[in-house]
Amino acid sequence: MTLAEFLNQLDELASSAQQQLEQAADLDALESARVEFIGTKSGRLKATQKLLGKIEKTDKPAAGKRFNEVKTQIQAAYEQQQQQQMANASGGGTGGEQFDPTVPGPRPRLGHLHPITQTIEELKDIMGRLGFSLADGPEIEDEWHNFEALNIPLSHPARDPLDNFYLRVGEKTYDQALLMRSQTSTVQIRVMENTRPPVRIISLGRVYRPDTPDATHLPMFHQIEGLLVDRQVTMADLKSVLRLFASSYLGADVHVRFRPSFFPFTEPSVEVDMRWNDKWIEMGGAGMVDPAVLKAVGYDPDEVTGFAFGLGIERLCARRHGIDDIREIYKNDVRFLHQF
Ligand code: FA5
Repeated sequence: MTLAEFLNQLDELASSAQQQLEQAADLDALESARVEFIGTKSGRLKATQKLLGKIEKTDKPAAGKRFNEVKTQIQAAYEQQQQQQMANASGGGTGGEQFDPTVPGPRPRLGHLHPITQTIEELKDIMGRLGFSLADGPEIEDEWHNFEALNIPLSHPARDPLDNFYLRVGEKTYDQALLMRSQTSTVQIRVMENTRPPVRIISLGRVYRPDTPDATHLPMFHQIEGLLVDRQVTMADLKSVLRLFASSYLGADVHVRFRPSFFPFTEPSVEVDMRWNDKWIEMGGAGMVDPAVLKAVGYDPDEVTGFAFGLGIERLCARRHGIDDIREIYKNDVRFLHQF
C-alpha cells in the first residue's frame, strides 16, 4: 500500500467519524459510533492501524504520525460529543437548552370563598353592626335543647323520627336521644342557660332535616338565628330589626311581610316572607319568646321579654344573587361558583 493511499484512507476515516459522532442524536447512537470507529477489538481505527504494516519502511514515520493525529482527533470529537449529550440528558432540556430561572412560572389561579361562606360573613357583619354578638352550639344535639326546652313536648309531631335525623350511638347509653339539630333555635337555649339577661346574640350554622331536595329545600342547609332578651322588648323591635336586616342584605327595594303563624317556642309567632321577582318567598320564622321558654332557662318572664328569629341562609343567598334553585349552590360546578 502506498503512503498516498494510506493517507487518503485516513482522511476518509477522519471525516466520516467526525460526521457520525456529530450526528449522534443520543447517548446510544454515540456509543454505536464509538464502537464503530475507536472500538479496541474491531473498530475501524484499529483496522487502519494494521495497514501500517504494509507501508514502505521509509514512509512509516509520516504514516504513523498522521495516524496518531487522526486517532487523537476522533477521540477528542467523541469526548466532546459525550459531554454535551450527558449535559442534555441530565435536565438541560433538549437541543442544549439552558434552564432560565428568570422566566415567570405558570400563575396559580386564585380561589375564593364559597357563596354560602361569603353570605355568612356578610350576615354576621350586618348583625354585628346592629349590636348582636356571635354564639355557637353543637350540630349533634340532645332532645332537651332541640325540643323540650323549646316547648316542643314528646307528643309533638315535630319530634317524629321521620322528620329528624336521630342518631344511634353505639353501645353507650345516653339519658336522651341524640339527633342532628333540625334548627339553630337550640343555641337560644344554650345561651340563655349560661347567660343572665340582657342577651343579644346571633348564631349561624348547619341544620339537618330529611326533606326531599327541591328548588327551595335541601336535607342540609344553614340558618341564622337571632335572639334578643331585655326589659320591655316588643314585636315592634323584632319587625324593625328584621326590616333593617333585610334592606341591608338585599337592598332598599326589598319587601318584607309578616304572616301570623305558630311555633311552640314563640308567642305570638310570624312567618317572615320577602319578595323576589314579584314572588313572595318564605325566609324564616320569628316571634316573641314564649314565657314557658324563658322559665325553662331560669329567666323571669315578668321581668324580661324577648324576640327570636330563624332565617334560611341558602334562600337569602339565592334571593340576593338571583339563583332559581338552591341545589345549584352545592353541585360544586366551578362555572357556577366562579360567579360569586
Ligand atoms: C324554624 O326552623 C324555626 N326555628 C324558626 C324560628 C326561630 C321561629 C326563632 C321562631 C323563632 P322553619 O322550619 O320555618 O322554622 O325554618 C326556617 C327557615 O329555614 C325557612 O323559612 C327556610 O328559609 C329555611 N328552611 C327550612 N327548611 C329548609 C330546607 N329543607 N332547605 C332549605 N331551607 C330550609
